[in-house]
Amino acid sequence: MSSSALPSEVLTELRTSAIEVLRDNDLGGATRPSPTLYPHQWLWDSCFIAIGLRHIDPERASREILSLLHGQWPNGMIPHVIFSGSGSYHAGPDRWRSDLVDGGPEHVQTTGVTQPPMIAEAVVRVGEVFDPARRREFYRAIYPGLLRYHCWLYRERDPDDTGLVTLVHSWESGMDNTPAWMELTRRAAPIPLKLIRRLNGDGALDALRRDNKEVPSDQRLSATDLFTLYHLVGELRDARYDFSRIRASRVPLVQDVAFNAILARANDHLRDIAADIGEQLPNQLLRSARRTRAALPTLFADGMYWSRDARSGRLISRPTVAGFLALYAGVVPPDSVEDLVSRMTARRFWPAHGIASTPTDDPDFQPRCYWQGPVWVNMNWLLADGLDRAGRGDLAERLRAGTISMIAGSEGLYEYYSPFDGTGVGSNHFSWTAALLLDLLDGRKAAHHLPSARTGADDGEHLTRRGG
Ligand code: 9WN
Repeated sequence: MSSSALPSEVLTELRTSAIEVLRDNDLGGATRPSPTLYPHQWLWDSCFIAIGLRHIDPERASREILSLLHGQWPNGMIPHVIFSGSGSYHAGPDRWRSDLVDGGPEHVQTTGVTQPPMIAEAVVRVGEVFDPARRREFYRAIYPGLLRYHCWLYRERDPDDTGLVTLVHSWESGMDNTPAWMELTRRAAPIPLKLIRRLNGDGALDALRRDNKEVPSDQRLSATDLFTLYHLVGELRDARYDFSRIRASRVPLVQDVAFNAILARANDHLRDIAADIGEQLPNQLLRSARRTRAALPTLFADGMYWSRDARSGRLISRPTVAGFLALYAGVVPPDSVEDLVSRMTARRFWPAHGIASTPTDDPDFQPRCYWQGPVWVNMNWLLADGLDRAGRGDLAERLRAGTISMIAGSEGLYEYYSPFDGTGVGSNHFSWTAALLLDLLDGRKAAHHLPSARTGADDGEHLTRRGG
């Protein structure tokens, strides 16, 4: 059923429950992703949350983004979690000890890694609903911190000027256990964890984990994968989160395709933000941004975009939703768009309810398990945007409508959904599902703001400032 076929009372009820979720998860100036499993502030969650909040409270939306700067490290990094809530999290401050790191943030505990750089997108989306004077005031407030963050990404994570920044932990990708990331992560597991995995002993380890108290273990990543991620956090902590030391360790390093696609788009937005307030991006950052656009095509092979193992230089050819974000970046050459889109709309990736995180014919596919198959609302949202940019507004609309009816089909607003039957799984009362649902519901009224297609090389034109 398309969302337009949903009765208006259902749409109103959906909107009301989305607003309720965002209110319940409001920590003051920031929003937690969900009440018990994720009680603090996450970087990319807050960006999606702000994109929804702009429809009900633009000032609160701008504070959501600005609050990310409270956790910014003196070197410019914006961390993936700011421990600003009061609940207990399974990978909480004691695992990271940012307070013991020289150059850690002064007043708050955070993790020592980052997450996909969605901030500039969120800033522009919030800017769209302000009048020009208020928009520029907001841009001026966020710009210095945002600029320092983009500079950090290149300075720290791309010291060789490849154009592609390198991630040091799957939590930085935001798509924690996709087969592509787990292929490398499992290789770096300590021997006892490798053995337990080989002997199918994950079930026994489940008793030792805390993240499965709200969400059943079989909807989360496996215990051996989770404990390997904890182990790698230990390695990063020992390296004081410093990239040159991390490079000298055995931690997997990945030029993640989705992260770099989001960065390519974020650089465009940042340039627009700067132009709007009469600032000029540093030449070095402009050069890096051009390199990113030039380097993304090097991740293309056999009809798909892949992440790269930054240590071996090899493309990690495990198909996941991440590769389709090349559409969101607008780097797919016009004559390749249809082929990539047909791969994305094939049943293995789009069986019924939007784009599966891992295709249904992958050996690791599990329809209800985290990033190993379920549909995520943020991915559908980003890909619908990418389809618009690629001139496939028809499919974008189908994806958006299907996402709304998928959410409507479950009681509650879930973290992820089965790609086959749309059952809600993972954490319930999940903020970015609520926020992006609001955007999908309200954004339809503002459809005239959508940009026309933009694909291929950077042509210097900006389609980021819609309306305004
Ligand atoms: C680790 C908060 C986060 C999302 C990630 C999602 C999940 C955390 C976890 O929850 O990851 O960062 O503990 O599982 O994978 O994308 O930002 O919603």
